[in-house]
Amino acid sequence: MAWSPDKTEVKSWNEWDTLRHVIVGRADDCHIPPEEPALDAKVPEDSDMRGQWGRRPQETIDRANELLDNFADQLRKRSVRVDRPVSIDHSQPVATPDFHTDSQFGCMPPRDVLLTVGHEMLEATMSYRCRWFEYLNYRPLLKQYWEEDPNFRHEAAPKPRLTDADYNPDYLSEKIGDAQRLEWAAEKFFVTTEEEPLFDAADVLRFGKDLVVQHGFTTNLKGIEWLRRHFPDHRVHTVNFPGDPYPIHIDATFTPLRPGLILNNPQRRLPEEQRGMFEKNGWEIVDAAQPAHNTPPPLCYSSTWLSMNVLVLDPKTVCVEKSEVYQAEQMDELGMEVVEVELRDAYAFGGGLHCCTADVYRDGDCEDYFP
Ligand code: DAV
Repeated sequence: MAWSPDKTEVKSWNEWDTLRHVIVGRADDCHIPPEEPALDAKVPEDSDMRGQWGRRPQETIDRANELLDNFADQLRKRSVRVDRPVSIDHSQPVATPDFHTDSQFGCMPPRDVLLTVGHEMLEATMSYRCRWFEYLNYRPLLKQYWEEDPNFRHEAAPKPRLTDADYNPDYLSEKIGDAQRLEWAAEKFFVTTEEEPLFDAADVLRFGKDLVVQHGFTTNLKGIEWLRRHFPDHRVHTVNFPGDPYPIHIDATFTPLRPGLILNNPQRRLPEEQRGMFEKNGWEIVDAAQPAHNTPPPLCYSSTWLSMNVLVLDPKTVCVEKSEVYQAEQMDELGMEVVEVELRDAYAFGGGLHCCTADVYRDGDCEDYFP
């Protein structure tokens, strides 16, 4: 049955089929959270964010919201249905019997929390204490989908305890240095331990019957095993990108554009021994173009590689951040129509065009691309 804007249906099996319905995040009340182990391990050692926390400056929130609103309008003009979350009060502390932290993170980016696989949306465990309640920002939408779509499966992964046993103390020192970080990444020694299953939704890429999951700071091997047991009809593949000293989230590293074509961050190449399934099935993995910027914007967690954090609208059309001219040029050479979207001033809120969205509906069914 063809998609209709008048009927709510949750369904998305991959990253590229025609997008019909999507969630776009909000910058409302976003905070820089206080220090905590998993978050500190990700904040770059030379970052302007070290040692400060609190609500983000209002003018940056307003500017990010302006850009997110414009992005939502651009999508609506292309007939995509866009829903927006309802921000909770992120100044509230998070306390459980196991831990306490003085503030939360924000209502951005939805891709980190919500994993859509077929008719299911799964709330990830997360691994930052400040993000423990982040799913609450999306509950009004998920409640609505559940009430309107009788086939929608609303699932939540087991809430983790996030005691100190979840974090490797070696990562808590102020100065580690990239050389040491790269050595640890190569050994697959990350800040999160194997105490309990942990994953962020943004470490997962959907290729129909196959899920490709990055093992790194925000997703551990138990988290991947949990996904494997939770999705018994899928094949779940673990990948690593040893060139990344701060490995969180796969979507500035490995970006499928359409069946047969993936962009890979040239500083974080997929190791030879993990390429088999792609090579055997004739998929091409090409180096992404260089970012247009030498540094991330102020108060930003992410690297300049948000350049490749694109949102695919259909196998021939892709949203690219407006200032990322090299990435846009490469898309053009690869035969993709480029939709320019201004978003750089919202990067500090947790990411780019892929991050700040979460799929609700894409055309297409669950296909086997790697038979
Ligand atoms: O390159 O800093 C950002 C990914 C955000 N979801 C990076 C990874």
